[in-house]
Amino acid sequence: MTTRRQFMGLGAGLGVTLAGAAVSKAALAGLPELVSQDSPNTQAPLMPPNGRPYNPVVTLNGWTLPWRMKNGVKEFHLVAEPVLREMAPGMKANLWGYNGQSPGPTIEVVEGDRVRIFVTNRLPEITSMHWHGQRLPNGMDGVAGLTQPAIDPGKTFVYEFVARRPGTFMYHPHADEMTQMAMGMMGLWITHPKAPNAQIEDVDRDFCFLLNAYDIDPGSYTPRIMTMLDFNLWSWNSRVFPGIDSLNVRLGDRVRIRVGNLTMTNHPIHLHGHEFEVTGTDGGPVPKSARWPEVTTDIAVGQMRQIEFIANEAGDWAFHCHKSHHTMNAMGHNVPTMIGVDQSKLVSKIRKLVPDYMVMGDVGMGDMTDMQMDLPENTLPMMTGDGPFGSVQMGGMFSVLKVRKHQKPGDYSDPGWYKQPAGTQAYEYTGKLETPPRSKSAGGQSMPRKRSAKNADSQSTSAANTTIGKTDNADATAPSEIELRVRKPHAHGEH
Ligand SMILES: [Cu+2]
Repeated sequence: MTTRRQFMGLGAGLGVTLAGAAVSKAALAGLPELVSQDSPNTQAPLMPPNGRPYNPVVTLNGWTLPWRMKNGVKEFHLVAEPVLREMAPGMKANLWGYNGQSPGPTIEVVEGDRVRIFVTNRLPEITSMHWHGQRLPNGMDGVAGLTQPAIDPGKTFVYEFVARRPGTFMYHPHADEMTQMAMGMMGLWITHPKAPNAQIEDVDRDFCFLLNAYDIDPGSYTPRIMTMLDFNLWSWNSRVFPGIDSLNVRLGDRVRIRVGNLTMTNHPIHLHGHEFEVTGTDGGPVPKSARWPEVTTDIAVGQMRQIEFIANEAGDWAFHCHKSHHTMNAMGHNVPTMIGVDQSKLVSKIRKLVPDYMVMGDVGMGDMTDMQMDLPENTLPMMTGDGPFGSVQMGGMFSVLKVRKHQKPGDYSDPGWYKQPAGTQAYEYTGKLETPPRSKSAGGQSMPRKRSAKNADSQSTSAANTTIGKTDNADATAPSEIELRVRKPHAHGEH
């Protein structure tokens, strides 16, 4: 039977519980306390109770793992196990993770710390733990079969090394990776600098999250693990909009956001209203002379980027992946483009065949946000989220940076929607609309093209049969000028 009690070291209200579930007392005696977390809310930063001081990070919709100090060594206990993750209110997923969550808890240490991590396997198959980006002894690198035997179900392995360089790192299995990462097994690792470092600024807010992706059929709970590219839920820390918390900061704060990518594609991450610099990667701090301003930075597979900026524009600023299908939630995407097609005459005919047939997307897909459509159970709307001026029409990898003058230092709570000063919002024009004049130009260039049908079968490209340099387009649509190539479908076996 599982017993849970409040873990006192973190203070009240953080919802962190201690789970002493399946591991026996005898086995636990030598292990650090097993701390587990079952709330998907962003937890308050963990102020270091001992060891070298540092300014802690805030893990978006996540938490930091407490440790125990034993003879000067920081000891952590990670348990790989199946978890139930709420990806957004109204949708839960059967994932695999660590200590009750996917992603696992963030590990925070200080440069020079000796670290010992106990990794217990409660999965139905082997696993291992790779410490992405770390300098460490080869035998601690966690590649099953290459640097160590795999960790069998029920077994615990111990990893120990010194956190040699400051930076943003991650951890994930290096055994059956395709299954285990598709199921959500990953976490962040932050090594803080031990002394002032010319390349590492002090910041007022330090956020972190991982990019991950799942393929969960509408109406189901468990990711398809054989998917290689066609994922349908694009998430930050296994959460999708509107389930991703906002990043709440004080006007004038220096803000750092650390992002790691463990999906199978790249993500151009874009911030509105501010320019930022990439100040570090999983390779370490970027020298100041090598930084340049950006508003979007592409994060490739297996990369980490830390961006920094001064939040000096008050407001609610969108912060999202710029691939527009990554700011949508799951649905069948095999929908033909129907923009501009008046389907009204078709509907009555189709309804004779399909009684519930519904017109979709004839003026774009935005109208689907407000559509009262029956969704399968455990399925999120594709685009949703109510803002102060209507539907935000987003899903997936989308959140909001909230910059407020009166947000107190250390206060990460949601300040609500921004109140724009009077006269600073885009407004409707209600005057007369003139018909805009059209350009009379016929254009100055044209592509060389085949001249006539009578030469079409010769495949000739001689000068006589082309129209290079021709600028008179008057006959461009003459039927004899249009060359059609039709490829007939082959029956199977016919080539
Ligand atoms: Cu993306």
